[in-house]
Amino acid sequence: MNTRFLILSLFLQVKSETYHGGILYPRPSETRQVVSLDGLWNFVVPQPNRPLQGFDEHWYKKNLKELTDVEVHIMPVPSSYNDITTNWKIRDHVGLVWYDRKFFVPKSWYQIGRVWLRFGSVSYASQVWINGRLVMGHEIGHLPFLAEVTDFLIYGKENLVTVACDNTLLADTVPQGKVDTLETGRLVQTYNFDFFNYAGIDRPVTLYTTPKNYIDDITVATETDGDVGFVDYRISYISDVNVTCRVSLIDKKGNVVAKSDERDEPYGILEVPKANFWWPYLMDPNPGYLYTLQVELLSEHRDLIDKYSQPIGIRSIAWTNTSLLINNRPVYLHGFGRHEDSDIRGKGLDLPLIIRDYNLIRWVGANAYRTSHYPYAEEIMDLADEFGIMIIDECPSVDTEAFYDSLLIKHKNSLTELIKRDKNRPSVIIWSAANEPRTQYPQALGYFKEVINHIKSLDITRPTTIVEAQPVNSVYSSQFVDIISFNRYNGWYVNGGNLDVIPLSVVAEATAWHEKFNKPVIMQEYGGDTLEGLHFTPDFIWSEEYQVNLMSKHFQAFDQLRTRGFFIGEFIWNFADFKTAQTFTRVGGNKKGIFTRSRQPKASAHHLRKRYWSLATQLYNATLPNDLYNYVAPPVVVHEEL
Ligand code: BDP
Repeated sequence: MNTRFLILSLFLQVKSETYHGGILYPRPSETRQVVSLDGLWNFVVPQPNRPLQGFDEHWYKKNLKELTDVEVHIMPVPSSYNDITTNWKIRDHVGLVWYDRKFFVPKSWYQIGRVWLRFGSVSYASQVWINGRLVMGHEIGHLPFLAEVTDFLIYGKENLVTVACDNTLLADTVPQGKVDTLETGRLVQTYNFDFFNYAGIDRPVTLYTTPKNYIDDITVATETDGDVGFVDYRISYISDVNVTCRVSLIDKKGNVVAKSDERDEPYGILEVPKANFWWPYLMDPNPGYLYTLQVELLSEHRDLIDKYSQPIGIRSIAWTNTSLLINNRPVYLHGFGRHEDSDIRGKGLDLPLIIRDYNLIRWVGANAYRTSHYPYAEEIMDLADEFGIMIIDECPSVDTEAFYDSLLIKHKNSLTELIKRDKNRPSVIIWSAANEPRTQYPQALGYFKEVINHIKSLDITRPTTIVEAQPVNSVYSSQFVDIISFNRYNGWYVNGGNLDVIPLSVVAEATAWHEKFNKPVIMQEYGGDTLEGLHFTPDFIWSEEYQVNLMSKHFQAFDQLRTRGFFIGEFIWNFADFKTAQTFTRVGGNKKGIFTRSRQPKASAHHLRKRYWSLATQLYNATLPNDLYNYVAPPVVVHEEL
């Protein structure tokens, strides 16, 4: 069976049923109820030589638990399914898997208005049935999708939801991959990107209600002038009666600080005198200040029809050919490339892990990270808004090596969905269109021109970037972006073992990027694999000492570059060790983390912490934590000669 057929068979049938409206996060209110469908689902992998068994045998009309010729597993949702069982065939499975669970719909929801089913993400592609009837399909992992299911449900009774999920990556999926067949006939997925292709229902599943006439989407852009904040809002709604939109801005103490005028139109500008601006972490004693934009849909008689509360931050972004400014102050980004990755749950949303990660990010004194190499869960993004961590928001395009028209359409779709999801987030300061595409090929020119134009057609308030790995003189893409980003592994893939070359190479390359394109420059990735507990002095590749010294050599380069005025950020690769595909170049995964996969510091984390905090002190006058330096000896007293 050709695997291309698997994905096509899914999507040809469902295109028209996918919802193309807003993708607001499900939040309860006076007019909305939210029920989680997370928990333990049934999970089945078809027989190895029958990839379409589930379709052939209409599994969506059956209870998976009752199937007899396949093994039925219990699978936690949200979670990637790969590392949950003890069976390598499930970990390395290529193609469709099936999930189902029962859930109860209260009788009181009958005629409540509308009921919606929403998936935070299913990787990579999926099709969803309720009580045996197809309700939606979606292609591309890491992004939410939803459908109205009002007419599919049985009220006051048990219902069945079934999900078919396909992890296949091909030449025209985002990201690209390739499926080969081994001598034994087994399919294997290969890909160029350097992280494990985790799959499954990896983010929350929610059932929620809205009234029949409802608020569909909210778009907010903010500006600052002196201490005044401006909130430009646009509300879209679905209604078959005349309605107005009352919009109120509420501060953290619950005070209404601005509201729409008496016409209550679905668009307008709120003016907030003496506003609390959203500031990045370490730039202000109260970073990440969020207001609530309360939107009410009112009938002609001023009765409440629908209500939705959207957290927003008031801040401005501007950029020049040398700098990036938040609230008119230049920022220097110091942070990480990261992954959604951890033991057992893979890319599954895990709240203890997320909170631990943010505690470590703040402990180390980072003010930013890139969502390398795909959009992260909304729950993770919410905390970036709240803690004031600046985000370079990346779409799932990574290591693209061939540029097809069909791929371009999907790449643009992924950006449409990403921007629709994250457009109101104050933390998102740059859109990243791709990581390390093969931009040395002439086809990259037309392709990325379209991609960047597409971003600009959706959001002009934030700058764009493409994260490059090709040498400065061979790229066909960087003329389109606002900010230059490059990755380079000096002291590792280039000049491994020769740390002394680093400062010269980094300064020369960053300067060349700026001179050629006259834009601000960020080093998005540098680093080296490090085995925790491996020590050598003098330093030797793979040891903790080597990682520390590799970093120091980069710090020297960054400090020289900072004096030149165009260098606006340094991101170490990676925040934590992470799982990759099996290959002889990776010992249990990529070990370039400054934290281990279980989120404990290597020597490099302590080292990075000293740098990031001293940057914050120099740049923003931040107060150093008192455990940054260990006591060694009393200060040396120099006695003057008598
Ligand atoms: C870079 C990629 C990143 C890899 C890293 C590495 O952007 O995804 O993990 O190399 O090899 O080129 O560690």
